[in-house]
Amino acid sequence: MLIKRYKNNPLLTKDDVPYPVATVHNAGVIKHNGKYVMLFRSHRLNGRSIIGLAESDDGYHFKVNKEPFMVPATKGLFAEYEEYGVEDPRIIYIDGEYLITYSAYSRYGVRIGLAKTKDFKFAERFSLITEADYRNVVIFPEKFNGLYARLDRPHSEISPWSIWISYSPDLKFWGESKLIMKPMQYHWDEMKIGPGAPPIKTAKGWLSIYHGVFPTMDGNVYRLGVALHDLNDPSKIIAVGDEWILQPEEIYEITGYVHNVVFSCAAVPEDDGSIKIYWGGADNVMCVGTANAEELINHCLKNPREPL
Ligand code: BMA
Repeated sequence: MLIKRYKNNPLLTKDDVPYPVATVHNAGVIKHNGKYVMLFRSHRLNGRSIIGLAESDDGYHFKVNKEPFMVPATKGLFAEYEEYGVEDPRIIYIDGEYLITYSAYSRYGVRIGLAKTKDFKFAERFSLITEADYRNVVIFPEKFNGLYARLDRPHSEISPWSIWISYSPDLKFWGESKLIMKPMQYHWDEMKIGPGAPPIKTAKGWLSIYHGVFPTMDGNVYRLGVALHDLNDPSKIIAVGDEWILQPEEIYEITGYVHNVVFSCAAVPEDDGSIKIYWGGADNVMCVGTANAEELINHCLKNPREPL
């Protein structure tokens, strides 16, 4: 088993949250000042999502702040596009600040917002960085030839939803977009794929944990896979592991708010070569497990499938 589940999963549930929520899931996690900071998504009791903050010394025991961290903006452009909620945050650290990408829902569809913070006391909205019909944007924590790079997931009617890459000089204007990885027919990720955790740098390349969806008579199943991108040119995929690395197997992943879902927005590399991978179970609770970077790399290299 590539990912070893933490024995006390789920590590965070709605019962740990001091304000009324129905779920706790799809969290971004990053180390800040020696602590693990988690930004997690919760459905309010009206079905719309907000983002809460929890902190931990060890990455396993989290304490939730009294107040939510991000709720839909109430004025300006962001208010118009976040009316239905803010979802699935991903966090990276670059140029002395943390960048948070999140899905902004409104009557106009879903698009990606980018907020910044230096200390997790307050998130400053920076820009809405896509038009509608995008989810799951992760930004690389390094620049390439002076440009920021992100993995994208635009929606499309005429092709299965795939992973793209785009670049930006300033985090605001993005372009040079290119499709780099597609779902594979009659495979665990045949319906759609999307970026999961922000990529992790290793000596052999960037590890990118992504989600793949398979449609069944009993609804869609969300699983996790992993791909290895070239260190200097992240648009080049060195290898994609053919088999999934995690699927819903525990009761809290099989049943919940949405059945049969493991969905990751965060992976935290540790000094000993291990990686803490965080995922939402059944859109309902937060879980964590550990993997080894070298083993994930070998998983990609030893039994790869075509990215396109
Ligand atoms: C996706 C998103 C995720 C969610 C998943 C499973 O489309 O809405 O936030 O975890 O579906 O319901």
